[in-house]
Amino acid sequence: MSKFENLLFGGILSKIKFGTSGWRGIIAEDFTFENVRIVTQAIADYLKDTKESEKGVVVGYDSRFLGERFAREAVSILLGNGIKSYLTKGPTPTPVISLEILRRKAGGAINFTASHNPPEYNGLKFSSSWGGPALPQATREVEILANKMLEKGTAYCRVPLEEAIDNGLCEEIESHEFYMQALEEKIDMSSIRKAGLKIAADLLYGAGIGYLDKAFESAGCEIKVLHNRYDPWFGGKAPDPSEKNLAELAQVVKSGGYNLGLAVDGDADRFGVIDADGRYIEPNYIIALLLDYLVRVKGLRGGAARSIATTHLIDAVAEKHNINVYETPVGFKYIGELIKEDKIIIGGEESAGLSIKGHVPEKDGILACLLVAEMVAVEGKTIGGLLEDLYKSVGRFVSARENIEIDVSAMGNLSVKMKEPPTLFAGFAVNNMRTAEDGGIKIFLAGGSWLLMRGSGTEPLVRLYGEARSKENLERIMKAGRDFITG
Ligand code: G16
Repeated sequence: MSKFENLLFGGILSKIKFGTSGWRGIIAEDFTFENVRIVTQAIADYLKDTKESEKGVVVGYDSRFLGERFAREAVSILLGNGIKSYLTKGPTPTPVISLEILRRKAGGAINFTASHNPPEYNGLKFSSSWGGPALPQATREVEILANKMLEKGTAYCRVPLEEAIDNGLCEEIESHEFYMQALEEKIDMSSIRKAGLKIAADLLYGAGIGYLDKAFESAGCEIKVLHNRYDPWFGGKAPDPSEKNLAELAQVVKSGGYNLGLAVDGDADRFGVIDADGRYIEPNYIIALLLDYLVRVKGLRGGAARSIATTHLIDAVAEKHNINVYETPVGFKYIGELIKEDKIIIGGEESAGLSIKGHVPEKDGILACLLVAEMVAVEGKTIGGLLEDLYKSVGRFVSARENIEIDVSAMGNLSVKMKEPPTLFAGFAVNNMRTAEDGGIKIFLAGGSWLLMRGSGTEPLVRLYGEARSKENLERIMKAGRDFITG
């Protein structure tokens, strides 16, 4: 990089970069109005090139700081390019925006959200006309166009929003009812109703407000709702439905005698589940249980998909039912494609995203929570009970994931370190080692254990994932992985 480029990209302006899911940045640092205008113009140019612009674009936002203002700015740029916008009324979940693309036969969507990231972030998710997250080929094009504009000076077109609304080129849309109907076609609401489940829900101050809670109310459940007001500060935490962030929900479930605690993240595409005894259940287990339920009880047929970082318990369940498993890189866009092509019953990621056959090709935390409630209602068992049953038929799997806060560029050194494949790792024989599409390294060990190390594409950290057939072995593997990354 020349001195000039350093100044331009590393100093005053930072380069636009699309990661695992969209472009994310710190508000006012790199996520600025000017950069939003540039990226929207780049998307408009890309859509014009691909002839999708004539179909219009859905524009939405979640409850993050300035979300609505950023969305309105994007609409102004789209109109400046003669592109019609469908602007959501109020904070709207990512899966709802996906459904709106399909309903309106739009050319794509621009969705202002940084999902589960901490409050100082905002982001822009770009989705394609098929409803799923844009594939790398598309986001690379947008990146190139946007960075060229950053380098050469901006050249976007912009028309004030009021003018857009007057011209009928911006339609404000109400999505709630249509989405709820779509859910009712997929979920057995009457079984949930009959079981009389008591649900506690944590909406984490995000876009799931008015969706997750209303769905359970209309299913006739007794529901206690936490954090059901929009707060761009998310109570001071990242709106991530992780074990740590759901400690309050777990306490409420345990002390209040609830059947389930359920949660969604800031843009309601991720889910979190607490069992009746207050135990947090890792998304890995939920995806495997739902696969088993959808095949065994609902009689769905087709394959299953998981990312490279997700539990192989899914493979064991698939083998039991004699169905295919597709392994994808990290990123729901790849699973979304399989849903679109109707190849799978369910696809999921350990990061708490899933969708099912016939539903949107985007992860849906609300759907996931309702499916879990349906499974508990129909089976008449706790999640813990269902897991023990599953282990009896396919064996026990224990998995873990850790975030290690070191510079992602250290991953480069990791790959160098791993050039010589070790014969032993954590004291286990190494059966195989693979480099993933995103540069991560997956090591397969004797006895069915594995570990994966990779740089996150949404946060400045390294992720370590591991799986074994016993807790002791898992601990050994995770310690060796941690030591390897930080050593
Ligand atoms: C995004 C993607 C997911 C991915 C997750 C973690 O989720 O949509 O497909 O699994 O990030 O990615 P990484 O490990 O690279 O940070 P979300 O909910 O943030 O949009």
